[in-house]
Amino acid sequence: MPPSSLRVVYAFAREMHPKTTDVFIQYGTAGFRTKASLLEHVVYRMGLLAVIRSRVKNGRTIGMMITASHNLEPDNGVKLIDPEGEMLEESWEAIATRLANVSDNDLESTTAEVIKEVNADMGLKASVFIGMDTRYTSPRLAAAAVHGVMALKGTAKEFGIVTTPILHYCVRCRNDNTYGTPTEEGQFIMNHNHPYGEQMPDGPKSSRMETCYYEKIVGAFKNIRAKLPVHGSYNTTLYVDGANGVGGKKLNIIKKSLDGELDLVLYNLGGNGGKLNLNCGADFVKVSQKPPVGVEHAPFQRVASLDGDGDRIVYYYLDDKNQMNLLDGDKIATLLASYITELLKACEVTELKLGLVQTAYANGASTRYITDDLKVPVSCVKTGVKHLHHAALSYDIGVYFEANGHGTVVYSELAKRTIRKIAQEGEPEQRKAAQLLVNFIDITNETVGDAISDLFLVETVLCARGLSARAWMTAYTDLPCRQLKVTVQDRNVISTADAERTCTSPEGLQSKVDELVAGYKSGRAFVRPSGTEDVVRVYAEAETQEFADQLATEVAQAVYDLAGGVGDRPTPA
Ligand code: 16G
Ligand code: MG
Repeated sequence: MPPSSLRVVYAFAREMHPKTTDVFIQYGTAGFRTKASLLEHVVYRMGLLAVIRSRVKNGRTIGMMITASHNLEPDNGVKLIDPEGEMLEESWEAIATRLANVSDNDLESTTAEVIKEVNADMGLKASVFIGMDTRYTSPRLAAAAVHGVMALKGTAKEFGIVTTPILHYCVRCRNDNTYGTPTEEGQFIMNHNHPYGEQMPDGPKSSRMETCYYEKIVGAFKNIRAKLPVHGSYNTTLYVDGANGVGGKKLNIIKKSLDGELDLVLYNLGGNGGKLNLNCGADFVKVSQKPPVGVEHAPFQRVASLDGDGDRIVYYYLDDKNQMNLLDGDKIATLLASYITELLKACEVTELKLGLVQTAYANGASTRYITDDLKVPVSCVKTGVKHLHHAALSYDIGVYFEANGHGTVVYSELAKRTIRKIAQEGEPEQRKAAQLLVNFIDITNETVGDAISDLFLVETVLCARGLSARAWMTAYTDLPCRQLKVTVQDRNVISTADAERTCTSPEGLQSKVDELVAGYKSGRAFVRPSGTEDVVRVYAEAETQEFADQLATEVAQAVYDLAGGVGDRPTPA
């Protein structure tokens, strides 16, 4: 592309998506995220960057997701998805930040510089998939994304309202057709209303199985459920809190194709004035340790709570004293890892190494259970999916979850080949276990944590083991914990090391935290600057809830005192 054609980059910016704010914005843990009103020029520019990235990747498809996940309705955001369906390569985050912050007048020249620096061949084709969540500001931002793609002569394909993981899945499939078909719903399903998993009798598509998103995940779930009779204390009724976001809407589509394998009772689907993520959804439930509004159920009923863009899930139930019992990302990770380990044993596979990846937020009791009882290697990395995902790839089978419910399982090619071979050629008992594992792999969205995929994985294990939520809860007992946030003048004065478990500045803060922690039995605490909000986060756990609350408050006060707190000094809850 000759440099003169970059003029259109400026024209679109000036006429359609001018930069109207000087507020500096940074590509954070999961992309740009702020008030929707400050984002239009940013999303337009990310459209430009997505095209450049696609060309650097030889024309392979890049994804752009418009969402602010679990944040409230007035916020929005944008993140880029790399060709394998992974988060944008970290080294490009600085380029994204630079492009987002230059003035409109400098945009054309900065774009030219970036193209040169990353050595993009602008003569190549470029392809960008665009998806958005249910926020009312999303369509406008998606249009800005399309303009960015058009300005650099890329091809944009819009997916409309999809969960973040559906878009990740479609990007991966577009670049690797062995993984599936890059659509949410296969054509034949929409046209012919066939149950997932069935092939068409006639017609051009009849000879090949379409593996669109629903078909892959729900089809595999139906296959596995046909092999696993319902028994024990497992009950096929599952209540779901959809956070008034996109995940619940998609489950509502899936629900119609489930023939009694699972009875989904859906709440918080966005109707009746329900507000996105407000007092509901996975983040609210995990952080506040309270049930979401809008869901009514009997004691011990199993409930799954999704976040606004459908990439997180936690489970809970209320007991007969109305006490909250939370089954978070750690509980899900251990459940999945122990089941996979059991099946590998039954397959008599010894050469595949399974490992678990967590962050500092993982409950100490879960880490002890993984090490002592499951005897599975476990590693701790920094917060943010990209860190967990990459660490998980170092195992043949890597299970990763953040305590907040974001996670999945990744399988190496060797693992898949080995398991498929046994499924065909093994002894009858080995074959049976391997066939279950093959279905289990197909239920998994390996590209990124996916609430819908995780839901079907959890339900599979609970059914296979005949477990109620209450029985699942007994695997280990969580240490009571508390999370708080502290507002400081500049959160970047806090730096951390050792996967965020040690605070290296400001001076004196870590020794103060150590001193406070030493006063509590089973005490543990850490502080870290948020990657998505202008706050410092505090986490504490201890023997009792009272002590965890107390420790969290004391640590929050130390942050306030030593790191330049603003507003009210934290006080005991
Ligand atoms: C983002 C991350 C999530 C992380 C959270 C931490 C992705 C896709 N999402 O939502 O994994 O737990 O940020 O937020 O990476 P914080 O830095 O504000 O605590
Ligand atoms: Mg999310």
